[in-house]
Amino acid sequence: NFLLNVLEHPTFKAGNVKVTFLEKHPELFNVSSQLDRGTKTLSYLSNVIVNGNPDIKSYDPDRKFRKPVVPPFNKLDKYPEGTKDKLNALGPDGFVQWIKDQDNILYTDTTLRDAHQSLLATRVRTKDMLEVAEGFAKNHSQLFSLEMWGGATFDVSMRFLHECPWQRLRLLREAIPNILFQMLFRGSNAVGYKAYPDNLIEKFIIEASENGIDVFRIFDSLNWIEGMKKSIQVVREKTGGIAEATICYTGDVLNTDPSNKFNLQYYLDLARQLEDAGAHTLALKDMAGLLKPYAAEILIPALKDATDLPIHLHTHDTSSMQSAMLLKAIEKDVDIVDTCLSSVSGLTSQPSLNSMVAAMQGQPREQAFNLESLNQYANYWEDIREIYYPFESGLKASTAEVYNHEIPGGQYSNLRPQATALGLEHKFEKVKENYAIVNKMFGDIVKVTPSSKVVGDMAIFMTSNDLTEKDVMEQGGTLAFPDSVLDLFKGNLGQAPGGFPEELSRLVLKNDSAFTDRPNDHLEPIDFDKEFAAFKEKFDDQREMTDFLSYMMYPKVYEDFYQHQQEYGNISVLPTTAFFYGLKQREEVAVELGKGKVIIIKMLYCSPPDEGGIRTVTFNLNGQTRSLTIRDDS
Ligand code: 3PY
Ligand code: ZN
Repeated sequence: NFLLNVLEHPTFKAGNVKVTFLEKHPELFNVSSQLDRGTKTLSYLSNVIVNGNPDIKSYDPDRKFRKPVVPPFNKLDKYPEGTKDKLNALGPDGFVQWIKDQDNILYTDTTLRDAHQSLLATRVRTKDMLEVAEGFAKNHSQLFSLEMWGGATFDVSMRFLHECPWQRLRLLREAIPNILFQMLFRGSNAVGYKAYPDNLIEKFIIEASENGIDVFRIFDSLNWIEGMKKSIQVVREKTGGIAEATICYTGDVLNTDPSNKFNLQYYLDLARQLEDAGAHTLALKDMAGLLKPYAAEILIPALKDATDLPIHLHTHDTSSMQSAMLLKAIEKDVDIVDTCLSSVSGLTSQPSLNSMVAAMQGQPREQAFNLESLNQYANYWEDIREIYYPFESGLKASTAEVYNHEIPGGQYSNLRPQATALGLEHKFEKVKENYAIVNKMFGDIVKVTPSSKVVGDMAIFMTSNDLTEKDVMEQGGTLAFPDSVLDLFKGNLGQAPGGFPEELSRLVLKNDSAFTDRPNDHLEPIDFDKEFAAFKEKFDDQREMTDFLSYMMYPKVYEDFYQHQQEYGNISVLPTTAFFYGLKQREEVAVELGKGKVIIIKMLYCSPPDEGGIRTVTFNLNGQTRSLTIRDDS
């Protein structure tokens, strides 16, 4: 194996072998890299069989899963022309005009990103997406876009799924060449939770574009325009993509109380500023599902009057009112709406694409789809969803409480586990109540990642310490507030409309002071040449710029992900049942390690632990018996 590693090494293959070659590549001596890929896969599986996947807190070992059926399609069929081809042909400005010229409603499908972020804590794996990618693209090329990247998918794919997010993007792009790919981009926070240097933001956007992203939905977690300008400008000037600038919707635009700062004027001013900043399209991002049907009826036409931008509407169906809202918006000429396949729709996710398509049949703005086929894809995802059941949020029915607590759909499925992990499960009602209280204490702010996380952290902090608002205001000078709260008040997430309340600011910051300019302006630019070289030195010289960007966003997560890959290989190719639950006795799986390299693994036996707590797991790998010993940590 060592010899093979050397022979297959790109530098060796390229004939550039000098005397120092072996000195420079100590990884070739690394015992783990000498294990063949099949053994690494067995090693992963035996760990899961003996000790479980650490991401699965509890599960029923007798639970049976149906085999998901991939809807049929013809491999030899050409991909029908879709929006990606249109963008390529027309360029961004021509494409924006094309959107405006459409009478029919356009749909984005969020199944591959927000839907599972909001229902299954972002756990859906690339493999399950790839199974249906080509067929879906061939059957449903009239979609406006597929939202499939950004938001939490970047972090979670590495941290919990041990997958490379860039690889997901590249593989899906290959399988879906005809429909626009859309990502959610947190402006100056990129795909992370803090501000990054401007040149890192720029590099990230350029690489994302080169690897397959077309539509960049750029938002700021406080609706602060300064946090979005740089990203809008980079998309416009350095890529051929669409800069979709975003208004995050909060509160209730119908509330006529003079104290309501999120009133119609506020939204219209913001829309005009985003248009001036260079937006191609405008997203109205209703991340908690607060936009009521009769509010949409007013806000959508007002936004269309205020700017010349196509409007792309995003919502979450926590209240179960949001397909009614979308219909109102469609009647008022919204251009594009976000929906997802029915089996992953509803509640904290988006409204159902299938049902919306059915409801629009025969109506003036109908966008015709093959509904039978859409339903088959929904059935596929229904069966896939079952496999991810430990990550379900537990919300069984809609709630009108959302108008009070305003928790974003994407956060809801995380907040309960976060509370549970701190022993606050029985106090979840209180956490939600405190979430609303904290929002008011912070001056009524937009709540979306990362500002929503700060509000959540503070709500949990108050709940776990039994603090009321009055307690915080009285004892604040001696309280150690969560770091994220300090960051917010310090100005690290940008500025809130109307500023943060002074008294609480003083208590949080103590003797420190806040700044009011862009947090990114305080950060040293990255020296890419130097730091990329150091990165390759630290890991290995086959690392690419996209790996470096992952590392810059999440250094620790990337490092763990890298180590995991060294130890277990690329486990994104494992079937999801095996990935989460291991293999049962006599269970057999086919694993495609690389193009055409398929191994067949059958689990034969797992021994009881010996006195030292060691178990032996025996497999049949491509007809040969292989045994691995694993310490039982239970
Ligand atoms: C994210 O940034 O992850 C979101 O989904 C915000 O809605
Ligand atoms: Zn969303």
